[in-house]
Amino acid sequence: MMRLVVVSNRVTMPERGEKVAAGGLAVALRSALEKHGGLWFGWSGTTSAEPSSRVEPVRLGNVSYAVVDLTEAERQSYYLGFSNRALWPLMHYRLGLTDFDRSDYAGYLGVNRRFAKLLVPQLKPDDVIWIHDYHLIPLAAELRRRGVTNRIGYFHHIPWPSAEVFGALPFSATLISTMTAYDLVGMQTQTDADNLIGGLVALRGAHRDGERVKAGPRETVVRPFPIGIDVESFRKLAVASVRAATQPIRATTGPLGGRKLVIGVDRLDYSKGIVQRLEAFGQFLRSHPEHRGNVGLLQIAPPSRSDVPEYAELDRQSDEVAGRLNAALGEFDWTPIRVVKKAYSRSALAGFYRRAQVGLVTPMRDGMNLVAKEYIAAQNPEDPGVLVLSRFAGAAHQMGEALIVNPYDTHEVAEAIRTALAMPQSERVRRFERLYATIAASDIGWWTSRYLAALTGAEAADKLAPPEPPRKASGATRKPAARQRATTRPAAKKPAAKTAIQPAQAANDAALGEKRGSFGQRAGSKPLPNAASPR
Ligand code: ADQ
Repeated sequence: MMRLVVVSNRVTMPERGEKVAAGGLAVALRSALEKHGGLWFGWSGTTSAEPSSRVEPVRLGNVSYAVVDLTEAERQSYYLGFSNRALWPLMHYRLGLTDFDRSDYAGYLGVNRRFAKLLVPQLKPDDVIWIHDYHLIPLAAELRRRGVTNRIGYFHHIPWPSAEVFGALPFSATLISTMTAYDLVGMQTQTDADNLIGGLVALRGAHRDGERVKAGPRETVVRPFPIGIDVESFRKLAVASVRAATQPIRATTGPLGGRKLVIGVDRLDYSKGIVQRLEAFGQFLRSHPEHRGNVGLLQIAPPSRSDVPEYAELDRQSDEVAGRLNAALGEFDWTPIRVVKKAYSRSALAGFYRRAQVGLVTPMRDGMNLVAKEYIAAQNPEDPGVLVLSRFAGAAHQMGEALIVNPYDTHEVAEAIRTALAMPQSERVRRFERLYATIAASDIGWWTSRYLAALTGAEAADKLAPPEPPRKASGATRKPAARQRATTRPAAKKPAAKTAIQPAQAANDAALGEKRGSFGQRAGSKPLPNAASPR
């Protein structure tokens, strides 16, 4: 049996007691590693005076964790500088915010080189290596330079822009060509896959044959693998959280009383469109004054990357816009917008989502956006809320039954909020059922097993057992989404999704008298200090 080696910027080591959001990518990767046995390699998240010259893996069960400390200079250049001030804005189509610095780029290449040097002694001949995200683009090329011939895959969690945009990055041709050191490159959408291949053709003169691209000795497959969430666990969390009415839910939404709730949940990041969303909510209240006093927006936005100036500016700006709108539109007994800047437990988040009549997910650009999927997974099937989703989120390629909006158009978003609040129950249920079926059929287990099957060449043969058994077909009726793109849909042979509505659960919810907008129960779920992803 092959061993799996996962490499990512951050490693979440259970024995260090790192408080990560339970669920999500960290848990999916750990469960794949546990299934196959393996090694998780990456940055410890801490800095030390001297660069680590070797790693000492810590074994827990059949998974070993190997972490490397960075120096403060490396954290500045590799992480805050090139990764987050050059690549992040560039990949999100924000050329105006892209700040390229040659010494940051040198630091980025240096850390990737050091990672390769430290990883090579840990590798075994049959290992399959899976590298994650934009911090580590050149890692495979560095491993190949050191003679590594193993299968190496990469998954890109964020968008990949067109060659016109990517080409604006100095050394873009050199950087993009390191992608051809991979055997398999996974993208969130077909658009991203086409952009990468187009970039390789335009900037490196690569030869394209469908999903295969060749610019050197190796042929690389570039394919969309839309990432999912653990839908079933999240649904259960939402049901349990609302039943228990955990303390954060009571404390944060209690004062809303019987009012309707619109929710936004994002890391405080300019790609998420938080300021534009607040403005759109203000526009909605101005255009539809009859809603004043009976609906509120709860925006949960824990700060991230506060060391990067653009993020500090966004923090200031969102406070300012919320304050201005509240002063202009609020009443003595009603505050229209509440911005909460802390991370919450998965359970509290699930409860908030289930309480909210509208999920407002309006990024200016997003690789996938897991909040859109979490919002749907958390809904009460009998009385679901409505998802308003940006067309520039990867999730929009799969979730066509949401109200799809252009986040740059404040009026359009404002009208979508009105439409969502007025939507009849039958239409809400119809849209919800299709959305739930889609996200359940392409959940996180499906994503990991499908990626690994493609990487190991086990799509037909059974070289590496899938990390999760295929779900049982349940006879659920799943019609293809109207706007769903064939290219990003789950594999055609996937059995039908579990039906969204499980009669027993629906009956339970009804028996418990679960009502939207009433938050008067208790219990305690502690917020996690840093539960959002460490990106
Ligand atoms: P992110 O940019 O971090 O991920 P997203 O996909 O929305 O964006 O995931 C954020 C996660 O953090 C969600 O699971 C959410 O619940 C959680 N979170 C946000 N605010 C929180 C809070 N206050 N408390 C607790 N948890 C919170 C990147 C890409 C995305 C891509 C993912 C996965 O930018 O496009 O979907 O990776 O590939």
